[in-house]
Amino acid sequence: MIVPTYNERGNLDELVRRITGSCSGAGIDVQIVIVDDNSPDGTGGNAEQLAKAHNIKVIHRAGKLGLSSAVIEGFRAASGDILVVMDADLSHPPETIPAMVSKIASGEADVVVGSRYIEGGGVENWPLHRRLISKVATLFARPLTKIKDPMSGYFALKRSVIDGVTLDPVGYKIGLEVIVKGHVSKVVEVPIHFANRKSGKSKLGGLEMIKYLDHVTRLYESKRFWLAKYLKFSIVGGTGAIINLAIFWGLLEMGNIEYHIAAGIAFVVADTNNFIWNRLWTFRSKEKLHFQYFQFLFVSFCGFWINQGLLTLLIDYAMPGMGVLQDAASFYKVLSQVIAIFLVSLFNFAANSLWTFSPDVKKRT
Ligand SMILES: Nc1nc2c(ncn2[C@@H]2O[C@H](COP(=O)(O)OP(=O)(O)O)[C@@H](O)[C@H]2O)c(=O)[nH]1
Ligand SMILES: [Mg+2]
Repeated sequence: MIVPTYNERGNLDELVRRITGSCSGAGIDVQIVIVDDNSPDGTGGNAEQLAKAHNIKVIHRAGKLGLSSAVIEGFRAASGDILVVMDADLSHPPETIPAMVSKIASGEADVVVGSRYIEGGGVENWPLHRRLISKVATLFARPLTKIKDPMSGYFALKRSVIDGVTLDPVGYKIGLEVIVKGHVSKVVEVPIHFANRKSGKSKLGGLEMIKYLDHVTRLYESKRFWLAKYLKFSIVGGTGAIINLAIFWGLLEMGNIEYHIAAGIAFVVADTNNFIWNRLWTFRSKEKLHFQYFQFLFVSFCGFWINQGLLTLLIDYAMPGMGVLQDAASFYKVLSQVIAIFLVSLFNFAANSLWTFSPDVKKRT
């Protein structure tokens, strides 16, 4: 059992009692690995106390280093072939351990997830907004796994699932990380009733939702979902378009500025914005800046001329060919621009992936 703890002093006694009770009832030889991050409330000392009477290994880390990395350290330190991860706050019922472990022991599954969202499972009087957030977050994980509760923090796995696998300690959802990156062929869910934590408070901060989205998109990428990267690239491009228009408009309002110059300034500022976010977020570049910025600007500049060329092609050649009259055609012109922008975004994306950020892309595939 891997139990990460941070300020869980009030829960530890009951937790250990219920885990050992549940396991001994089922004839399971259990070792509990408590990974404590130097909890200010003295959870670590409490754990040492309990370790005198039970098969408990306590790992003390210097400070709050995060839930996922605590679990990964627990995996390393544990001696069993079946690993189970659970919260210390008693929201995960230890009574389910035998059902989860037996499915792995029998070979029925490589990973077993304690699930709130299959028949027989549930949550304890969660307010509507909390249910809603949980459901929406679950949808984002949908392309990664078909299970109903991919967000669950209560799961069991065969050790071989993570043999040789590098787990990224980013985010809160280490279970999802294991399911996506591990050598998993069969995931089974077991229903649990998720209780509200007994004592102490949740460490889930306000930024967790954003961190979760970041984690999920990283997982998409690890599955080489290029679409996810392209989506990020497009989102960044959208912010650039807004900035471009705002600056263009602002400069024209100030007066005295020729519109070509205004457009040029707007282009450079917006493209610089795009470069920064694509470097930091879309491609997560670890390379030195060098000429990256100029490569990026150059790609956009080429993209601009491709856009012009495509517009000419679509408006001057394709439209008359389709019998569209020039003067009644603003709808078709806008449509042409939509098509052109889409094609140019593909060009820009490809050129930046294969050229500007190619060392970063290569390293990760
Ligand atoms: N070692 C360690 N444990 C943590 C950390 N953050 C959370 N935990 C533990 O991870 C489990 C899940 O955290 P919890 O606050 O219950 O999250 P919630 O259930 O999503 O509200 C609990 O047992 C926490 O004590 C951390 O940074 N380090
Ligand atoms: Mg909890």
